[in-house]
Amino acid sequence: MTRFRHAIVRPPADTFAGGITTAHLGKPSLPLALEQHARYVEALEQCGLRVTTLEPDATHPDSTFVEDTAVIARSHAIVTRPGAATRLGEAEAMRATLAQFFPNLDHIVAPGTLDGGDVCEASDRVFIGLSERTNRAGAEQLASFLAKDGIAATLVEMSGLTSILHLKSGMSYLGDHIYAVIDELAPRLDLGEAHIVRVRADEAYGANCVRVNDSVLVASGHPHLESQLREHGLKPLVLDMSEFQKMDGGLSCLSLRF
Ligand code: CIR
Repeated sequence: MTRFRHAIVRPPADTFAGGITTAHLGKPSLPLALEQHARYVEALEQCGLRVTTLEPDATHPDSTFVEDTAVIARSHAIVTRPGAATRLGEAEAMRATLAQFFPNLDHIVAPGTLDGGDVCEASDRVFIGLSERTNRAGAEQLASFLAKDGIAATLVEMSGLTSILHLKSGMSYLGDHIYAVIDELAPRLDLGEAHIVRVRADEAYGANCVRVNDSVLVASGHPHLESQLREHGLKPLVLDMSEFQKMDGGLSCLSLRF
């Protein structure tokens, strides 16, 4: 599994509660979201990452979910074209930061749309979800950029899946051929010989966990999943994500890692 050295994050802005959400979990508290975000950054640092923290961007209420703005492959980064109109400017805003790290940037262009949350990177392949945010044109553009790096892409049709926004809301690659997957998504994936951690329906939000070097970041409140991860020899690092869950966001969405 790639060892990460850097992460880019953006704390939530004071417009955070005005972002897009389908969750009926109430309005998020900005002070608590900022506190949870600070703990998240500490966790990344504890995992050995150097974290670049961008200024909050109040013109884009969902801008804390930086993962949706780019896909980072082995040698280059691809700036996305987010599928929600209110989020289009976020990718543009991320471009200058990425250019500091990646001299060669690629871009998803119209009519393609793609959210980074729909891209699940495994060791030598990626899964790209065709969702309400990511269309086939966007997925095919990304697949051809990744092919330049020798990375094969598998498109996953997500129509009819009601419980998740992005592909990675329902699956995570945890290294060593281990995947965490919700039951609703599992039949749509061909994971061959992989080890599958089936995430129980009552812990579905936990499926968006993130392997960061020697740890796996997991949202709190998923004790069964934590035990399953330990049984696979993984080390869960548990974080409270309640305020981001209220805005349909998960652990992976809060950072770009490379
Ligand atoms: C949105 O609907 O776009 C945001 N409120 C949540 C984005 C979460 N991002 C992700 O899962 N990668």
